[in-house]
Amino acid sequence: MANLDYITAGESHGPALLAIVSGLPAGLTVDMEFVNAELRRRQGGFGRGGRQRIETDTAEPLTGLKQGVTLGSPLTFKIANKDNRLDDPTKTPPLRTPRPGHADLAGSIKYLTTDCRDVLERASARETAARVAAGAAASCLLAKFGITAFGFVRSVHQVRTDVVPSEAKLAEFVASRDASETFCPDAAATERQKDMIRQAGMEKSTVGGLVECHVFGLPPGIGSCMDWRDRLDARLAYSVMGIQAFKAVEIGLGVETASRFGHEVHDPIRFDASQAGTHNLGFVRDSNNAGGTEGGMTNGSPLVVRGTMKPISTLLRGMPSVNLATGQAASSDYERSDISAVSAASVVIQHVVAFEVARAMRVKFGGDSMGEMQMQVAGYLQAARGLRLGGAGT
Ligand code: EPS
Repeated sequence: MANLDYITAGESHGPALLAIVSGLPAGLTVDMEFVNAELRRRQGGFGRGGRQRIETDTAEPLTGLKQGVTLGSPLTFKIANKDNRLDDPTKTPPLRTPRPGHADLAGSIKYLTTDCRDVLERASARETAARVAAGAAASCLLAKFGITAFGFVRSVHQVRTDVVPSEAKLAEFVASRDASETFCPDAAATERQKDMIRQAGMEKSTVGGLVECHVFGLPPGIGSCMDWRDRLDARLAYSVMGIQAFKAVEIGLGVETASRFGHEVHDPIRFDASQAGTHNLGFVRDSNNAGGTEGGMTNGSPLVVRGTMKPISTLLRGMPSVNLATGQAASSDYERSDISAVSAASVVIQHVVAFEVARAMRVKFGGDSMGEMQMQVAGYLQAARGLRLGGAGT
């Protein structure tokens, strides 16, 4: 049995994007309605460009399923590109003047070309559609264990909401996020975020923001304090930084922990017997500055992961740059693009985080089939609850 993993393939204007997911247990129903609803959500959000009016992203499962249920073999999704024109030179003219902030310059030098298109086709954030499909399949696995990931927009430029999503009110938060054109579960902040995006458009510029993912229902002990490569916070940072245009990752209070005393940072522990039957085994924290991880492992509180997305680097106003073929100063090239893709990024962070959590669950519990994995999880929770009664452990 391979660890849960995935690769993506495909160019932005090629025939299709692919996601190949290996390591899912056999016997898992993959909810294709959910996968496709998440793909549609990724296409949305105020401030997106013309591409999303062309595409209707839909995942077609090619391998790994029998009548919608996993076989334990690699699962492949294909997402067709309607704007498929990479092989037509008249529709994909070369781009010679790199956009500051994009992969154009470093990639063109790396691949010894003066046509930035050879690089941007793969570097494009369109690839995140494949990551959402893979993460949505992993979310189907998490759902079997009562674990849910919720991604939303915390800020656009400097317009921020201070809402704190909770498991008890999750349905309300989902409804409020889904009613928001910026995917921010705060109606007043949404309007100000839209104004900020309109202002960036008038400036012929772009905006970034903060996106956040909270994961509810995780038992303590997922991840590792024994091997840095399996620390859950490390894996989360790795995969979130792997999203195009992300410049920083925080867990819980994140960078602010550096400017507070210890007693203002660490979350006091109490035991509530009435919650002993739940995922936290009764160990309750009334604050969550740790963001759900201590020592690289889940601690029973919701996981809180925040990513910083820089503004999109394709600017209508252009930026000072250099034509790679002539060496002359020139304004950076402009291609159809987005003013803000922060809303889409909130969908992407949700799915890369969900995938990492599912990966960590597979590392801890293994099993070739859902039945085997479910037995392992139930056995672990029973043993952990037994600890308190002196019934297990040392
Ligand atoms: C994207 C598709 C792209 C861009 C954007 C994300 O479409 P096109 O380049 O055809 O307009 O809108 O890509 C970038 C932000 C980027 O830097 O390349 C998508 O489907 O998410």
